[in-house]
This record gives sequence, structure tokens and C-alpha cells, in this order.
Amino acid sequence: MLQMYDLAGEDPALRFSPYCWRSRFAAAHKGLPLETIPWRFTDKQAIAFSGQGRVPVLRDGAKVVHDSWAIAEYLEDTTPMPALFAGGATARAHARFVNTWADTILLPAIAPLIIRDLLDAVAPQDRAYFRESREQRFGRTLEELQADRDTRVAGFRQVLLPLRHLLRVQPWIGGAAPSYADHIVLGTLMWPRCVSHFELLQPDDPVAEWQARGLDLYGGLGRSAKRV
Ligand SMILES: N[C@@H](CCC(=O)N[C@@H](CS)C(=O)NCC(=O)O)C(=O)O
Repeated sequence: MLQMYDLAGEDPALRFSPYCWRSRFAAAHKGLPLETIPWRFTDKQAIAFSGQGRVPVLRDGAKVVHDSWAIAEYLEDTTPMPALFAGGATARAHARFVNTWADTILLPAIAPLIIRDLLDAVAPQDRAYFRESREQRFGRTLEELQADRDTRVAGFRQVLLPLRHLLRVQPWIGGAAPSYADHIVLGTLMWPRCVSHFELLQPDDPVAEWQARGLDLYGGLGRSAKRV
């Protein structure tokens, strides 16, 4: 069976990595059973066999794949149906754009709205590392980063405008059916959902309606996920 190292909180059932969620949705899309192994930020030793220090790390027998994009490509190439990139190379290239958009625009827009909540969700042994590394990355304390989020959330919603317009004319980013592009964005949104109760979306937002459909996919994989 496929195994995946998956970021967890103190409670091993709390899984909140936006990248690991992309891979979990991708495996579920293909109907592939996936054993997820809870992993903590400071447990670098446990994934040293992958030659780097981030999750997700997928293990398929002797084969080791890290990086959520590489995992999606690996799953597509080894189990072609049902396709994550239906349509082939062009669909894969378009999904790759969604991946870079999620990493460079969406994730950084979400982080300052939930990052202090996230600190409470990470395992106690990870908290000092998490605070130090993220405060260094952003150049401010986690408390400063998350301050005034009630007024800043409008700016975040503006970031979703292209997605909102798209979802007014089609049910999925993939068109008539969900594709890996949907998993990328749904997976990214699992991160705030699992660690925070801050309302990122207004209920009548087409993005919220699409997310609700996405949470119900694969037997409610996203909806049943543990939250803080
Ligand atoms: N490009 C990678 C990014 C993976 C990544 O950054 N994972 C985070 C967890 S959400 C991590 O393992 N961080 C380790 C650390 O910050 O030390 C992917 O798409 O998988």
C-alpha cells in the first residue's frame, strides 16, 4: 500500500498541511488506498531517507517521491485512470499554473490570517521551531502577522476573484469534473479549515459553494477531517 508522511499536530489525527492534502485528494481521486504516517516538523530524521526535510513524502515500495506536484505526476503516470490531468499534457501544464498560483499567491494570502492560530495547532515539540522559522520568514511576530485580520480578510477575498468568476460558469476548476487543479486549491484551503475557525469565505461566495462540494468528494474525505 502507498504510504505518505503527513504533517500532524499533537493529536495525530489533526492533519493540516496544504501540500499533504493535495496528495491525499489526488490518491483518493484515483481510488488508491493511502496509509498516512503522522509526522512533526522537528522529526527531520524520520524523512531523511527522502533526501530533504519537507512533507509530503510518498513511499511506494522501494520508490520514494517528495513534493506534492511530483507526487501528483507520479500517481498519474503509474495509475493513469481516473485522470488527474484529463486531456493530457495541456491539462497538466494548466494545473501546474494553478500549483504555482496556489504556492505564490493563495498560500501567502492565507498565512497572515491564520498563522497565530496555526501555532496552537502544531505539536508542542514543534512550536519553538515553528515560531522562529516563520517569524524569520515573514520578519514579524506571529501575533503581529495575524493582527487586524477582520479588516484584512476583504483583501484576501479579492485574491479569489478569478476563481470566483470561473466557478460562476463551471462547477469545478477542471470543468465538468474535479481535476488535480481542484485538489490543489481544495487542499490549500484544508490548511486554514483544520487549524482555525476564522471565516475566510462568505457563505454565499461561489468559492465557498465549490469548497462545500469538494469537501464531500471521496466519501467526505475533506469534510470528515479533524479540526481544532
Ligand atoms: N513544494 C513542496 C512544499 C512542501 C512543504 O513546504 N511542506 C511543509 C509542510 S506544509 C513542510 O514540510 N515544512 C517543513 C519545515 O518547515 O520545516 C510540496 O509541494 O510538497
